[in-house]
Amino acid sequence: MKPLKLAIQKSGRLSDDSLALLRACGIRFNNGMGKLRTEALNFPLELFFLRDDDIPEYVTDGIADLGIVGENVLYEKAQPLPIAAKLGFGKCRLSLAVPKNSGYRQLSDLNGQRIATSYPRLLRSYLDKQSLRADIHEISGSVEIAPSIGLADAICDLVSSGSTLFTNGLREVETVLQSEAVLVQAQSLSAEKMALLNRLLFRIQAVQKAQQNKYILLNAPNDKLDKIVSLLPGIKSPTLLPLAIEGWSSLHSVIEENQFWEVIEQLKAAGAEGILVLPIEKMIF
Ligand code: PRT
Ligand code: ZN
Repeated sequence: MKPLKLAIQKSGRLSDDSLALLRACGIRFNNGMGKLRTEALNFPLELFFLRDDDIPEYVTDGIADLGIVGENVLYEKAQPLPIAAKLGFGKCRLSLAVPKNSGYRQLSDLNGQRIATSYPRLLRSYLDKQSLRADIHEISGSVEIAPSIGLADAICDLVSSGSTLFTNGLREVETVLQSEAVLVQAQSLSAEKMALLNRLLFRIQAVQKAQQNKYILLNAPNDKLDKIVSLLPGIKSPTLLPLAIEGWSSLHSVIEENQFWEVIEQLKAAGAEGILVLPIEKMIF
């Protein structure tokens, strides 16, 4: 069977999370450190380690079947590749920023200004949509210093925590694009490779679901159970087991990470005791 060829970033912000995702999917491989490619030991998958900027092209050219890359790179390269899955890591935004003492008040203030960026295509299409004319200076790195050395009036760069902008005396004013890492696939894959991709996607979804949920165990008096169960949507319905103490039960269910604290407070108020919350490794429906 021909393996699926997956291109991931060799070394950079997406590398560790890309490898961790594959490991969480149960795919083992010899550490690819220093190598350009490696084969998985227990899944028909071959990994290519590349610069992130090259990944969309490798997939378009069919050298790789799949790639993990930031949406920012994908859209800047304008390679029309289908997204097989959003991966939830590498989150950042492409933003416009101006010196913090600038008189900027609204987007139209950028008319006729010089904007430094490594994302000229994304910036151009954003400005065009707003019918703005600005002078785009493409630079490949250290965009954040452009205003202080007099190269530009504003910048358009990736931001995550905002600390780079802050330390360079810049103020974020508009978001051009929200981005995260995505799994892209080649336009046409053989039936055999599609079947492998579907197996991989099934595993990715199980990992993502597990990351979004927690397993919860709690004890409660039987007369409070109805109220407590109504607070826990769970998978289908929660598991109830009698405790050794008369009139009490242990309840097991699944709770979404993003509503976790709110629901815990409500459970306590409704009479739940001894609440345990555990991470889930995989979730399969
Ligand atoms: O060598 P190679 O070309 O493969 O790597 P690279 O240096 O081009 O990319 P890398 O590893 O820096 O980033 C890879 C991908 O990570 C990007 O394409 C984004 O999709 C994603 N990502 C997520 C980020 C950031 N967050 C990020 N904060 N990429 C870059 N940054 C930079 C940003 O450019 C700025 O310099 O971090 C700085 C801002 O960070 P904060 O936290 O100070 O706001
Ligand atoms: Zn790069």
